[in-house]
Amino acid sequence: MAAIESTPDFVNAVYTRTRARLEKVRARLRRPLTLTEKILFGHLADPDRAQLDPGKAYLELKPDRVAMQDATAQMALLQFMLAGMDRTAVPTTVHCDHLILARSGAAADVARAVETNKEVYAFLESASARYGIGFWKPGSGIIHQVVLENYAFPGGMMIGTDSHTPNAGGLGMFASGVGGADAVDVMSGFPWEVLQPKLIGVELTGKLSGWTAPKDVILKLLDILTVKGGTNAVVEFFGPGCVSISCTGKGTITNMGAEHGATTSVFPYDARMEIYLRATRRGAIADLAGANRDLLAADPEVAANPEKYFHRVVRIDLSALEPHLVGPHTPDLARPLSEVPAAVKANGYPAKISAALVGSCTNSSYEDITRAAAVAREALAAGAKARVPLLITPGSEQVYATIERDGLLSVFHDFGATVLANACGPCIGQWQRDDSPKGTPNAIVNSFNRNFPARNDGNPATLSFIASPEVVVAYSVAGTLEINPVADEIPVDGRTLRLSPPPPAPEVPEKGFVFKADGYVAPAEKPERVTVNVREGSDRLQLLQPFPAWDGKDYADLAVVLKAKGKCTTDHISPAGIWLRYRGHLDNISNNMFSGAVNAFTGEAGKGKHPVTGEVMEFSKIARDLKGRGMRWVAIGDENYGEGSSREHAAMEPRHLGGVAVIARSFARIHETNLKKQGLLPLAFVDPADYDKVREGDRVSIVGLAELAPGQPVKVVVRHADGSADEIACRHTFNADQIGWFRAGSALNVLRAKK
Ligand code: MIC
Ligand code: SF4
Repeated sequence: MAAIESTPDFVNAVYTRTRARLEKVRARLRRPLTLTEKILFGHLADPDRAQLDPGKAYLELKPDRVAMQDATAQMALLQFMLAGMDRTAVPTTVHCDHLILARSGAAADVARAVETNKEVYAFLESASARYGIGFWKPGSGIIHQVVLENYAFPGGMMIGTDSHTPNAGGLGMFASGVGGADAVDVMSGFPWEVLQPKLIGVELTGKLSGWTAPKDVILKLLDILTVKGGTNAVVEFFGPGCVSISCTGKGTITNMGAEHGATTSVFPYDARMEIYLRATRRGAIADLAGANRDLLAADPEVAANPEKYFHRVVRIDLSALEPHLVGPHTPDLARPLSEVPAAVKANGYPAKISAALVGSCTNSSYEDITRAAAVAREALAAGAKARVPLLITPGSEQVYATIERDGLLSVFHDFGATVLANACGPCIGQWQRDDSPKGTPNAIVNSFNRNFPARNDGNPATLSFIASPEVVVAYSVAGTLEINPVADEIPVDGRTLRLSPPPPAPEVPEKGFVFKADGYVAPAEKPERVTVNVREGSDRLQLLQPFPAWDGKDYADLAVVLKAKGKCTTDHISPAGIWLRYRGHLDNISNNMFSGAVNAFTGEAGKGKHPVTGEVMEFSKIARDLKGRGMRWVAIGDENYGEGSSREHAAMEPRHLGGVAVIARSFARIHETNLKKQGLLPLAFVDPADYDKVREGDRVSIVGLAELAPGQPVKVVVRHADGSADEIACRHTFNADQIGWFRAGSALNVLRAKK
């Protein structure tokens, strides 16, 4: 059985295969290649014949690894079980990080989680043992930090059932977030299929200094690209500024590339990555990477003439970059800190900060925590403490043990902060917040990556603002958004304090990391002896049944369950927080369907008018009732429908409750694929203005489905209550294979038939 670790032999074999495949592709293309192309084409299943056409062709790729976190792994493994495979075809790991509720601090919270999630952890652990998967127990760390510390390597390719998988781009890996069904394909030995991305080149010049952090690079980029600007593109960094950013700092930047929707983001291999590899006991991989540098950076012609090789080029001068704060409610509403006080006044945001939070997979490295602690230390020396509750989540056991040894935990303690478990915690709504009742408007600042309404504390009235860890700590001293905490005087007990910028932190600890991997469990030696338990009648886990195949008929007179207005992210479609409990139980989790979606007809979230009875009720109840009546239905979406997470529950729930199509102005990449994989039709209005033609009570027919063909529009007829009708043209992105998924009822059904 292959090792779970990215051993030097494994990495060497990847480089050898990459080289051989690239030779074939170079012979076909006869032009210089970007780094993205090298990794992509170096992982093609069939480099001789693959059709190459950015934005149009679907590539069949052979990723080197798969990673899954506990909230998505449940559904992925349930599908893998349905696929009937014996073991995973590539090294795969499962990480327990999403299900730990933050309440009183690390030890107590983990102990409680182990108790409350016993059944789910036992399922994940036994399925991992059974199918040859490495298992990381609760408390061992956040998936992306653990992957960066242990498994990521330059020039490799991985997919992960979490949208922030691109974090590994900080170590030069092509790492992409996918739904569980994509992971099942790769774990079953089939290629990963993805639309060939367009290329966005981001040239970094200058050098970060003062309060400006890697976080500000990505916040600035979000400002430029917006939340949909990276869709179906890869962001490739280049230029002399790259090497001024540490490996984990690069991870922050590629991680949050999920927020502009990119397939992934990558940095070329450099000295900072080497430092990190060596510090994490992977000197042999650094040697290999050093010997294969040509595979790990773009050809020199690219930097000399970027406009010729990238579809779009963005330039950021790190020396001129200011620290930023983004939000509320969307990660692309960016402002330099200096402009925040005026924006707070102009928009009537609550100025008082109610909580400050440092951590999440984006910003929980040793360097991040050290910079944050430096600000706390300075404030302490001046007699100040955090004025608001400050919560810190270290990214992994390794980071935790190291900051403990280096005395940083005690700094936070003296400063008045609470250190939480090495887990997602409040970033995904696992935050038992007793200080701010639902509905109370309040502002929080954090170093996370997403700030959609209700995400952190379940309260849609909470305004969440995002900044770097050091800026978040500075805000915790100020306690208000009305001053610029890194430039203005902060009043402290009748005196004032001006914080100085934290010194550049060592990216790896001077005394080396404290290695701890107590939380790792290797797969069973005798997997055939392991039984995977799913208890009959469990409310948390439910074995899946294959979805029925398409009946070959057009969809006629479909009810409209939802017409969503504005942002409809996966957090609006299937929120996390308390619902994380049901991630392994399709029927139960379906009760949250569309609960955050804003009804375009009323402006109210989560509820609509039943298309038959006229009763106003929760969307999920409407759908369930229609299903009971044997009626099928559609949902209508706005721009970038399904933005955010990789959670395929957001696609499986509508499918389970009788939905057949989502018609939107545009889709986010992962969600669009998830819909297709689960047998639904994601259709986009050819003319986005047609969105307005759908009225309350309409019936929708989707016509000519037997002729569904790549690149051909689909006819949709919208029949209004007054008897009139509109004919609307819609686009789809199915290729020939994917049409097979639709016909079979799901991609999984196709895979089951192939087996
Ligand atoms: C998130 O940040 O939204 C999550 C929770 O990590 C999700 C995965 C999930 O919903 O389980 C993601 O980003 O894919
Ligand atoms: Fe966890 Fe938050 Fe990262 Fe998602 S974004 S993986 S919830 S820490």
